[in-house]
Amino acid sequence: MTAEPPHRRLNSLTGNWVLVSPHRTQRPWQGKQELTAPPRPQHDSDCYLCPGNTRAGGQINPAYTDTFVFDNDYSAILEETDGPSDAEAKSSPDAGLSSLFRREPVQGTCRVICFSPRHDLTLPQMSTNAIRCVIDLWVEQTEQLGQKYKWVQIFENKGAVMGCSNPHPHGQIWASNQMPDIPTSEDEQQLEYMRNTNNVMLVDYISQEIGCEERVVVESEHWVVVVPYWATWPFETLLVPRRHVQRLPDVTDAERNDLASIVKRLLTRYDNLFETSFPYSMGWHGAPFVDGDTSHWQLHAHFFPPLLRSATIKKFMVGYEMLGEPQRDLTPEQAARRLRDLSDIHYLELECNR
Ligand code: H2U
Ligand code: ZN
Repeated sequence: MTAEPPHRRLNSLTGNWVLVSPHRTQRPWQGKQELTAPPRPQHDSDCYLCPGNTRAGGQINPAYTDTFVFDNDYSAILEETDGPSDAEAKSSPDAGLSSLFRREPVQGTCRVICFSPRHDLTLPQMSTNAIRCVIDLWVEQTEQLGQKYKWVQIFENKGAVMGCSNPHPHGQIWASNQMPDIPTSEDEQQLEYMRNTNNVMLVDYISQEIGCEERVVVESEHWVVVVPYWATWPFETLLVPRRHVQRLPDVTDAERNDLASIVKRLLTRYDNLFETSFPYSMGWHGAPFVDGDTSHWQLHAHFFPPLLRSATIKKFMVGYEMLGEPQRDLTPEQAARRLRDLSDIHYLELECNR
């Protein structure tokens, strides 16, 4: 079979291009040995996220039974800054130089969310009821922080390969009064699409993906997961509600239950792909908390996993990708088929029953 020729695909959400080189998947590769992580205890006395343990700053975690949220002891953004005020910054030595030396203050808050008291679990190993508790926390936090901040970024950074500091299942929230760059691009792209078509970009996109099915990984009553047409990471996925929903707090009770089950199904497939606890960065993007019309926004979650060929072979964004633009070999269609063909039952559960 002849592979498709090299081509570029436009990421409609960000406006950036990705180079796709399907013919390169045929090149020889001598893969490394797989590594299996040692089993973890249900409670680790050295873990700063386990219930009842002391964190680095001396605070003691409560004996929580489902989820637990706390202010990050090492927040990247602060509510009150002791730095120079805007006026002082304008008169600082570098401020007078030119527009090439530009800075602006940023205020916000960072929180850590523990998904479970169990140190040994990950989201796909948790029950849908327990995942539903995590979803409720994502919703509550978005609602609460959205009253004060323009942008509330919920995310999970999972796995040592992603720089995650602790295997205890957890995520983070960074909220700020400034819109970060990536959601700003998504805002502009979605707004332009609405101006041109009167439609919501991702609602149109998902309905077209459902129609052709090539890139669909899992579907449920209210949600769809695809490997987006413009995916950069080998097994990147996009999780989108079928109906137009702007933000997490707008997701209904029935949609939240359904979300818990589709998250479990997606993450189980990820783990089953290389029979490993699949690393990734994931996060939610929804309409920012600003005055004015934000109806061009469609809520969605991105999953960016780095693994390419095995539990130990990851994709590197280097060379041409740092200097030109991102590139991929495996097509999004091939990646979607591989994920779609996997079981909904976690490989560790199957091993237990063997
Ligand atoms: P990561 O695993 O993605 O690094 O997130 C863990 C966060 O937990 C990290 O941002 C915070 C770190 O600042 N943390 C605390 O707030 N208190 C601690 O006692 C240790 C780590
Ligand atoms: Zn722990």
